[in-house]
Amino acid sequence: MKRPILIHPDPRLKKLCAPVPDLSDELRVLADDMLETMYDAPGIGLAAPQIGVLERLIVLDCARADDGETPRPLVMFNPRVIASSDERNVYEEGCLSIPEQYAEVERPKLVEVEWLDRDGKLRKEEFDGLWATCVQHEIDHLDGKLFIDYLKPLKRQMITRKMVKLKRERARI
Ligand code: K1U
Ligand code: ZN
Repeated sequence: MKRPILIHPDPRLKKLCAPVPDLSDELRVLADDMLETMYDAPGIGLAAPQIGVLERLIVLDCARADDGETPRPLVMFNPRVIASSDERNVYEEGCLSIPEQYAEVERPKLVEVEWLDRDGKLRKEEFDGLWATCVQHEIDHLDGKLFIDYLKPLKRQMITRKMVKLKRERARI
């Protein structure tokens, strides 16, 4: 089932999310709903707080389906970065909670991430390129951090004002 995505500013997007203590069928359904919501948006990632669930769960798939790449949906419970490169990368980021706004953000180019998969198995993998950017962006969501928090205050305020206006317009319809 597709879930509505919260739009910034929303207090739930600024909260520290709680670790998932035990995997359950309910959480697996939540992960499937998040993948459906992400593909429908369309997006390449989604974090649970973006649909109002304050738990440490993210989904992502940065395989480029339009380039003929096989989809690679990843479900990560309690993901954490355990190593990151000194080398950094700049990528123009977007966010489904901040529609139609993009800005360059600098982050480590490579990250090693550990997480529990949907079967409760502990997994570890190094990510590079767009995958590394996206997984860091999604883990930031679990800590109440948005990509605009990396921007200069003036630019961040400008984007926030646009979102307040967008939410007002959407509420009127
Ligand atoms: O977390 C989110 O809101 C999802 C976000 C992830 C992300 C994008 C770019 C850099 C870092 C993280 C998005 O998916 S925004 C939409 C988007 O980037 C996209 C949509 C369709 C095709 C390709 C990209
Ligand atoms: Zn986002």
